Amino acid sequence: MAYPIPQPPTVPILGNVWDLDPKNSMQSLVHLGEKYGPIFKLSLVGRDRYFVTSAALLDELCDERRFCKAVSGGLQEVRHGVKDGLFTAYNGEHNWEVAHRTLVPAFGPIGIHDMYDEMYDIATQLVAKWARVGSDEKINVTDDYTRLTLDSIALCAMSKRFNSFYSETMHPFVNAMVGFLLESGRRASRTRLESLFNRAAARKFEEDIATMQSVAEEVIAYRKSNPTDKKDLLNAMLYGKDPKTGERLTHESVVNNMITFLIAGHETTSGMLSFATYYLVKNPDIMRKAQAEVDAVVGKGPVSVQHMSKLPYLEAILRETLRLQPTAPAFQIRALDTVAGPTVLGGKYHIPHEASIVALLPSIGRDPEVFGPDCNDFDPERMNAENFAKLPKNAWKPFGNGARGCIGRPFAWQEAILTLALVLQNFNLRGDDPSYQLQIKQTLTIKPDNFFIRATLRDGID
Ligand code: MNH
Repeated sequence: MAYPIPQPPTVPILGNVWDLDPKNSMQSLVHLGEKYGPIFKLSLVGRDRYFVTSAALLDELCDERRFCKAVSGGLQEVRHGVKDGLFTAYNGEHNWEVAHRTLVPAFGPIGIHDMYDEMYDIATQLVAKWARVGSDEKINVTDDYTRLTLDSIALCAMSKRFNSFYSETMHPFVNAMVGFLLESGRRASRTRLESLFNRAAARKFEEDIATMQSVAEEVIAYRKSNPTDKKDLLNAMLYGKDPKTGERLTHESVVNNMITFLIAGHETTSGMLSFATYYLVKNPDIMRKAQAEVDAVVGKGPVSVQHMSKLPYLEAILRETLRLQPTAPAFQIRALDTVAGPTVLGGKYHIPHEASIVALLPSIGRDPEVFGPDCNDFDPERMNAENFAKLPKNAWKPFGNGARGCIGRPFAWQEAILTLALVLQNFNLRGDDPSYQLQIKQTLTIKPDNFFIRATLRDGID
């Protein structure tokens, strides 16, 4: 029997618009989930959207024989800039297939291994900055981790140094990218009529896209006239061949994917490091245990690529951080065209075949059925290797699902372990304001807001 899908009361024309805080819609959705979950629907800008908040329903949606990634809302607007690049491609687009098969090896363990030295170079810039600043000044953690992740992906993906640690202003590419993402988000919530009155915004949107593309074009031109046999992402994109068809990425596809990596590859990782740092300063016992692991495994010498697989407690901290604060907080799913509709979830919820269904990761990560009554507590032990292996199959999905899951996961993981290890080896950290309560800033991703720390060099290391 069809079971009605809960929906909060609507107002005429605007539907459920007032149910969402425009500054922090994710928080609003999590609260709605507590009241209406495990599945509910909202009517927004004339469209019904469906949200799931339980691990059991997400498990069904992860079945790639029934469902695939949906590209709609803000993500569809991002296509204006990067078209069928890996993140924004529609299910089954040819350029996605070619780029996916060609680039998977570059993002695999060997490819990432080869990028270690460049990542290390950038991570030491962060440590040097914090050491110079000393404990007299408060550090804006999220800003510095954003400098780190951006410089790191730019150096690894396109051999370009943004030098964010050496300038107060951001590189023009970064300003263009921020403007582009903000406007993509706004477009998704504007009505057609409102769009007509936003000519200036539309012009700036085109300019920002052109700026990003011209930086990418310059990088490609430079590499073509200065070839190297470095095994980096840029060479993989320019010269790699699809193992199935022998095709190469088209020039346009290289540009789209280069911009895609810059966008997808920095905010999520800097958010993860920022939240992890927040949980460490809030839980000094956990911080000491993490430092003890780094001291035992690395000691006082350089952090090397061989250490990356030997820091299981740091990994547990990162997994637990993403459970509570999945920095890409949602992904969208729809039924495959080849499956007959309507969609039935949980044996009773009937959803129109063409609907986009949003997996609300902060709610799913706190599903009490899976994580118990203390699901809101930060406890890395529940994510140690043994417990992690025992979790139900699709209960922890901060990197998305299946073929459309995150290609940059090993990249992000290596970068985060390396950075945390260096930071913990060199500093004692504390919050700047002991009464700080976590605030969240949401764009397409989530990050801590107004969070500052103080860093003191550890004894004996100078
Ligand atoms: Mn990443 C896809 C989360 C780091 C590049 N990433 C996804 C998806 C999630 C995700 C969730 C699936 C989105 C969807 O279904 O619509 N990504 C993360 C998180 C981190 C992260 C939480 C860090 C922490 N991602 C990175 C890094 C890069 C990257 C680093 C690049 C270097 N991610 C991608 C790309 C895709 C993706 C590219 C699209 C893959 C595809 O569809 O083929």
